Amino acid sequence: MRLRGVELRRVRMPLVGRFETSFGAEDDRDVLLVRVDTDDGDGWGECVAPNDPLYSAEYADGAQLVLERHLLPRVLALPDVTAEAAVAAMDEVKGHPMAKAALEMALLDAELRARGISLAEHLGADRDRVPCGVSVGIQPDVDTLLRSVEGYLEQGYVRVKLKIAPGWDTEPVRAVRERFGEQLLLQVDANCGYRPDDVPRLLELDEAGLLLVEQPFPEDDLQTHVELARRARTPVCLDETITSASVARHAIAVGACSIINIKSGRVGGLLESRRIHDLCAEAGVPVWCGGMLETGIGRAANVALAALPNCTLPGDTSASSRYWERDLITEPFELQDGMLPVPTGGGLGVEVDAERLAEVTTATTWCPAG
Ligand code: NPQ
Ligand code: MG
Repeated sequence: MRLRGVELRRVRMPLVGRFETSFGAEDDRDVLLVRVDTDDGDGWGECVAPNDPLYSAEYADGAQLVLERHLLPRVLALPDVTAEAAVAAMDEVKGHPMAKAALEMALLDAELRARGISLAEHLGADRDRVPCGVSVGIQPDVDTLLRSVEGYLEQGYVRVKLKIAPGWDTEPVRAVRERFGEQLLLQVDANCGYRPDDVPRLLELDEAGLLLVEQPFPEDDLQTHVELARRARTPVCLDETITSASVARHAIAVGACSIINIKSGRVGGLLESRRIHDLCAEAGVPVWCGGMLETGIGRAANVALAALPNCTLPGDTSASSRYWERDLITEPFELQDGMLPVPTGGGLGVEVDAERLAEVTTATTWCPAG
């Protein structure tokens, strides 16, 4: 494939409601989109870096700058571009997985679209629809939380994930369990919010019968995750810690987790995501697809990933309406009996509506080859 140039586009979209986690709250997204212009046609990618560097070190402005200054020059210099060759060319640049993943996604989309192969098929998916969970942010009080969870269950979500933080954990978790019963598939996510001293507090969550506890401790603290995993009945799942297949192998080997959340942005791409999926399958570690408040572009990639055979737990692959009043980028993903259909069209399998996209675009930068 010959790459003529890459367009970096910033799009501002308000969230349907505030999303609060242990590290902060967001009211809108300032998304960085990547369009590759090739002799095989266009491809789209979404950079999941949030507005601020609070989930990890990456943020949208930084991701755009590293693409412009360091990643695009290396990829635009390739005579024959494939997603795989681009990933190899970007490898000498340290870090910035979300920036790299966005460009990889756009190239995969262009490549597969031209060949008429869906991303799901390319990755090795074996299902045409995936069950969906929903991630529920920290709420002002327990009543508001119960109403919010009730609304999502009415929409059909098959699994609920509560964001927790010190001071917002055992009480809301117990209240949700009591109100909705033993049958509810329930899990929690701390986004690194706890410290080693909090292990006894987290052990109290065992009584709630949770599917898993996600990333209770800081991303570089494998040892405390090992300690909790040894002592708790609730399985420990890692998110922020797992930045590559190599880290995943290490975390599993030392017993820091028994479940892994895969996000293509966090690990530097969809190809690395599949490697993690495969090594987890071999190790008997179930995985599920996380979410980063994506527009329809990133959401399409997540749904394809969630259809892989070892994604045996429902993901945070919610419907578009969970985050957006109207997704102005692509057609919306809508729940059908708690499931989302896996796109079957070539590449990501979603169409970008140029006119509506223009309405929400705040800036466009064109980076030509040569
Ligand atoms: C998680 N996502 O699993 C993340 C965290 C997260 C769906 O729970 C802006 C962009 C704000 C991405 C806040 C879910 C965000 C974000 C939280 C991701 O840990
Ligand atoms: Mg998480």
